[in-house]
Amino acid sequence: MTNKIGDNFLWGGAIAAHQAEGAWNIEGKGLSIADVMTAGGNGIPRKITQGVIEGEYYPNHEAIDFYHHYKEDIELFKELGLKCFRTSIAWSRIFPKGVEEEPNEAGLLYYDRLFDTLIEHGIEPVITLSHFEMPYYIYEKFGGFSNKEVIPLFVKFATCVFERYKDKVTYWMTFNEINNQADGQDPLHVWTNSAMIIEDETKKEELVFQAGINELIASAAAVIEGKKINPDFQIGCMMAYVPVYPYSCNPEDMMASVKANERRFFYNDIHARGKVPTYALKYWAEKNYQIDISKEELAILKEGTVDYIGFSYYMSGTISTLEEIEGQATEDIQQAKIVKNPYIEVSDWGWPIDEVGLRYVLNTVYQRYDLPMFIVENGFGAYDQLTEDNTVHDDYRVEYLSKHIEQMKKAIVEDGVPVIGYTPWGVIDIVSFGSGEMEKRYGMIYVDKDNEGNGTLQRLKKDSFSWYQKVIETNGEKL
Ligand code: P53
Repeated sequence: MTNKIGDNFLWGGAIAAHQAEGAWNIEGKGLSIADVMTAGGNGIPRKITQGVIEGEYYPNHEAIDFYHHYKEDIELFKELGLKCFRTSIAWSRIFPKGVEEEPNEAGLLYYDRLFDTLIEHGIEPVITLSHFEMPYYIYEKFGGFSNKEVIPLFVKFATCVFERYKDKVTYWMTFNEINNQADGQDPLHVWTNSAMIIEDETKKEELVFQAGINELIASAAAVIEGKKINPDFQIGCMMAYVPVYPYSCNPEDMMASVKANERRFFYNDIHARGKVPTYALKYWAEKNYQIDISKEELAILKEGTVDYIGFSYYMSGTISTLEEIEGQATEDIQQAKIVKNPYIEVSDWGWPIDEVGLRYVLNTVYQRYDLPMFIVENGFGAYDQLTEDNTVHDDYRVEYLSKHIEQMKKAIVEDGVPVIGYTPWGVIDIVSFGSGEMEKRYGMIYVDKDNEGNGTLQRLKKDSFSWYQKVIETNGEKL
């Protein structure tokens, strides 16, 4: 029990390979599923194309060219005082199609250089194995993760990088926001979580469950292999927590919220408890879904449970069954609707801003699994205005982050939740995942590039930079 944030607390920042690196087709890198997503916009969905089509704009191809700028960026991270830095490994840099016998040495060398530079600067790398990307060939040849043949490909990739970086990386996560695909509603998440395009609506949910199960098996198998390579590894899952509140104290609303949250807990329940929850077995039976899991696979799930819960937190949601309240219908949670929470403001992209929700997640998820928590994403996507003196006065971002850190502190100090660290999303501006925009910015470091791809890529410090520097310096005392 502690009455302050511990001295080893990992203050950090987070990005993902495909949203930052660029260099999409050099030094042997294969085409990834992130390389065929066009730019969308605020409210305009990104398209997924069949291969790379001339004339389309793919913002991830260059992104912020972190691949060639990481040295200067890490200098800035050092100045910021980061203790850790979360990024991911682009699977298709290591195994361009996913099926090769031998890894691509040039890709492995890039991450050697990146991790070495971080470590030389006193920054601990925190690494996601698969952050919304995998070789495009996995889609072409296997139709994505609902195909069991993909499981050993992931385990081979994981084992290869565990072995290579065993003395450089301690904190790992397997699949980024594995629960974002839950119920298969959003085609972009079905694509980025599982490399699937599902045309048959009646098969959608069943296929997404099968893909999820296969990923959970692949994750557990990777945990087992990882522990053989280095027993000190800390291997976590990575969940998107968007807690769904009941709109009212009507018991039907309460029950609808339990059912909606189950959808997201499903993945974490298996990651952390090593077995398929009964509510899922019931649901599959009711829907007559044939989910293929062998006895051997059940044993893998049981053995390969995670060491900690990595998660993103941006917002909460609210659900209601009340007829008089307007909202967006959910498919089958007791005819419930996702509704507006009257106590909460939303961002320019309609994302509810709810800092207390972070404390709620830390408490409820910790109570459910009794595992350390790691906040590996949190942040505020906003339109920033570059001023004449080459900075951004992003007081709105400081306000968002400081309110969330305040709630995290309460969870640690008052509620006793063990929290490993806090890595705000997009510590440096990167391509938005959801919209493909450059101008939905999260960073404390501005990158000169716009939605059309114009700009010098110059890095500039925003006001939030010196604010976060102070936060880290005072170990969260001064917000
Ligand atoms: P963008 C939705 C809800 C919670 C987290 O998202 C989400 C999403 C994605 O739409 O994704 C995570 O860039 C994800 C990152 C992503 C970040 O949130 O759409 O792990 O890759 O960039 C922010 O604003």
